[in-house]
Amino acid sequence: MKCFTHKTLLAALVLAGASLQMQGCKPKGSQAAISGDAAAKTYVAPGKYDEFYNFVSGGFSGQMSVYGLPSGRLLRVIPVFSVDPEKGYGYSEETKAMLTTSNGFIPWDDLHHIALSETNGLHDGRWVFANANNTPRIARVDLKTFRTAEIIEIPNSAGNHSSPFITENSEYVVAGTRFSVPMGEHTDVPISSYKQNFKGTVSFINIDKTSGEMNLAFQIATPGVNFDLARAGKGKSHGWVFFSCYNSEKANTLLEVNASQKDKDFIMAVNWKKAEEYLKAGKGVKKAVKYTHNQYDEKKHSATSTTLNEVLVLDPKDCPDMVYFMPCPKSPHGCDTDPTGEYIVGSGKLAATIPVFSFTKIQKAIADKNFDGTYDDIPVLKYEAVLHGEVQKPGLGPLHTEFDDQGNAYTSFFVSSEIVKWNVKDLKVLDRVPTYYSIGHLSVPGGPTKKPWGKYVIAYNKITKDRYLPTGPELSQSAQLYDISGEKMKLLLDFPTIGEPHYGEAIPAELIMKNSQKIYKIEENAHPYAAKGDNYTRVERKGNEVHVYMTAIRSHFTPDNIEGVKLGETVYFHVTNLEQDWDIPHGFAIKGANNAELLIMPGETQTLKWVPEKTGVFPMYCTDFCSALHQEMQGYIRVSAPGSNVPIIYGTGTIKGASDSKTADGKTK
Ligand code: K7E
Ligand code: CUA
Repeated sequence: MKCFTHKTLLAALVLAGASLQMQGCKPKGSQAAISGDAAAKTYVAPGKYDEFYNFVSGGFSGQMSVYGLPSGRLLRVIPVFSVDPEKGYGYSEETKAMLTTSNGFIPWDDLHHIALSETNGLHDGRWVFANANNTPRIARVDLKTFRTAEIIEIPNSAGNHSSPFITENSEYVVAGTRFSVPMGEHTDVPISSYKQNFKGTVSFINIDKTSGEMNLAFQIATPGVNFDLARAGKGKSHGWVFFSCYNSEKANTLLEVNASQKDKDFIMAVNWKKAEEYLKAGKGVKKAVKYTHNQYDEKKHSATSTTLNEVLVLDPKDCPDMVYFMPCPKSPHGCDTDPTGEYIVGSGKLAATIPVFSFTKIQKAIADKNFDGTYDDIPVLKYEAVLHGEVQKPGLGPLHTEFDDQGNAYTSFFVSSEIVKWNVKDLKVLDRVPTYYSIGHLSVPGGPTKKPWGKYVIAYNKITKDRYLPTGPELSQSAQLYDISGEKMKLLLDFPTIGEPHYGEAIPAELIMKNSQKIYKIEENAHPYAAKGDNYTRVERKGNEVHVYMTAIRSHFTPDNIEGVKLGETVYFHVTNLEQDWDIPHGFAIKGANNAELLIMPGETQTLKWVPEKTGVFPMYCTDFCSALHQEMQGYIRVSAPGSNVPIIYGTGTIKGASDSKTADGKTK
């Protein structure tokens, strides 16, 4: 329960009755709510596949997890912003650069939102993007390999919450800063000077159509509010992005009270096509910043981190008709566009209604200059002029809305702990179901696209209370699967999740599984320390470093006996997995290493750095059960005193001296 604590407290005070329920009074009939055929609907027989992949954010675990739906089976945890000793991510020499930032190496972050790549407003199954909330970054995971391929840092941002929301052809993922902060040269200012010195930004990160490569195209300078969520327009509203924001009061302390003064905050509407015109016209101002761009090269099996020093910033004051504010009641959180792109749903965390805005009316209000003054020189559109209508008495504490393919919306209610289904056109409430408990985000497969797949809605809950076997002070967070194929929603399944699931997106399995990569081709391995066959294995001393060019194949390492290392030297084990079969990784670990294991995919090379701390003989072994003789996949390395004259010798079966060692092309030296 990380992002609503304060608001929840306030809401609980305001809505004392409802808070009782939130604190865990079990809604009536939580067992009876499950109909007899629920088990059959989520049963995926052994050996059968799930229909959907569900990519779920890991919140404060910093990772992304992948579940099958409807079974709720956990298929994979993808390391993104946090180190992962299971896979060696952030521990191997090759992956450390992925977690490099302008603040140095950072082993953790808080991942809130998922965005699947889109073509023509539909999921295309190529990439999934995720945000780092704490040290502002966006990651791209390649869905061929289910591995993090790229991470870009966002400068002029602090708390990258409103991110990464994607446009309908993956032109951009956007990122709005949660915290406004002092920016530029002089940031050592009194916090009490917030109103004068603190500013926000929203960033547009361009996605290369072919490679997926991210590039910070531009930022827009904004007033010092807190951006919360966002959604891109689609269809008729393609070319716009809508950002919700709170704290239009510009409070810098006790926000739970001070940022809840005004009756309305804003949704900020940005015309990014206009922004592109202003950029072309040279209106972007270059600002000196520092941020990193990290990319993983699948041929070299290594990440590189590049530091960049400049960003183009557009100021709405110089760019009329690019940014507008729409008043939105009570600290809006979610801000969601329906499949047609006509309707924009704002969810005020403390509001008793759900306002739905009309894109057509927004355009008319802009044309008619139907403004309600300005906010920091940016025109504020008249609420009544842009409102399609309000959903009356929907529930308490609306947070997020997703859509099906039948013109219905599904809104999550944290305080009243329920999902409410309503019709987007006539705004009538159609159905409601309890969630167990205190739902945050929800997800309909394809829900943010032009053509939702429908079928299910998944609730990502903040509290589980009595739903699972107790596990000490912290209980598992939970997701719940509901059938939405009929008029009434039906609860089918609970499944526990990793970290805190904020948001998730689901996509038909067939769109991804057909592209799933099985191996890395050994002949394409361009890692500078690869040993592409046992002929290439060797041990080389370079100054104070010893480099072991090692291979792994069922069921031995070459070399598996190494002598001649001296205390004070740093040993690099460059292990190439020679396998070319699907799902045959080898692991590598050595006793006493202040490091994780390596987990090396077929055809890949990964490096473990080891600084021995004493002399002696140290065992090493394969950690991943790879064959009947996996347990025999082991070896020894001897470390001698600094002044010793133990020569470098190594081998598997036959032991050689360094003088017999082979060069990279396999020839004897
Ligand atoms: Cu948890 Cu999207 Cu960070 Cu709402 S956010 S719940
Ligand atoms: Cu290789 Cu176990």
